Amino acid sequence: MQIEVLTLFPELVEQVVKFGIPRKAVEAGSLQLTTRNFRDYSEDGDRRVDDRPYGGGPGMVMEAEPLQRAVEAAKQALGSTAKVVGLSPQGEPLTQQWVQRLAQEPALILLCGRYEGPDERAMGAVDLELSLGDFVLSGGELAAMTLVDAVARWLPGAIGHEQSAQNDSFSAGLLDYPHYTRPELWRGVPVPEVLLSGDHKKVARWRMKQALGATWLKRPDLLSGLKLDAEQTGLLQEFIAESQAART
Ligand code: 9D3
Repeated sequence: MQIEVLTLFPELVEQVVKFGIPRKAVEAGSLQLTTRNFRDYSEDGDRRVDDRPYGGGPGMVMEAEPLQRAVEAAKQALGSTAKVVGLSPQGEPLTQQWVQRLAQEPALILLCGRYEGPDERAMGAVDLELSLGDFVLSGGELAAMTLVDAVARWLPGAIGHEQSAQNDSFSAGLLDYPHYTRPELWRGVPVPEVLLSGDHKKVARWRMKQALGATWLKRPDLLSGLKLDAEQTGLLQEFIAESQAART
């Protein structure tokens, strides 16, 4: 998959493929990341791309023309069918469902805003707006890097431990179960016995129960969106009963 990020800070965005899974995806040839600087499409000599807002008020607005020209150049490079995704506080919340949908696209153009955001008239070039959530960033770059990282995990050759992506989907919609490694006894705290039993079915059941329990405790909103099967319902009932027994 080809991703081109349009930004005022290309060097910041390029860091995302220097480490970890996104780097592996690039090395495997399944991800190509390029950047394009809006300033290269400025209309005046001093590379300015912002101006004061009509109607007054604080801050600056990104001019429509450099933005539109940068998108057009990106489409020349990636093909006219490339999906244009704007990162903005007005976007739909980014979810794993969006990540997996976007990972299937052959080409993405990611638009990063700075200042107060783009001139509204340039928004016609955008197919989809995504947000990381209801908090204020100083620009779209960290959101674009987040999206590149999340998408890279789903590209062929990216994940060292191949089970990880499968594991992610196995537990889709649930929080993770707790993890343990050596030593068996750490500062007087033992590893749960079941994990030493070698009984893979028992381990899987315990992990599912812990994942359901953690989700029930910390993110009940996630549980209400899921359809648990009969075994999961039983495991969660056990977890709840045990946590209530432990409180008395
Ligand atoms: C403080 C300025 N705000 C006035 C009410 C508006 C505003 C403009 C530009 C707020 C943030 C930004 C820059 N943010 C992004 O480009 C951004 C973002 C975010 O701020 N939060 C969550 N997800 C994203 S994706 C892009």
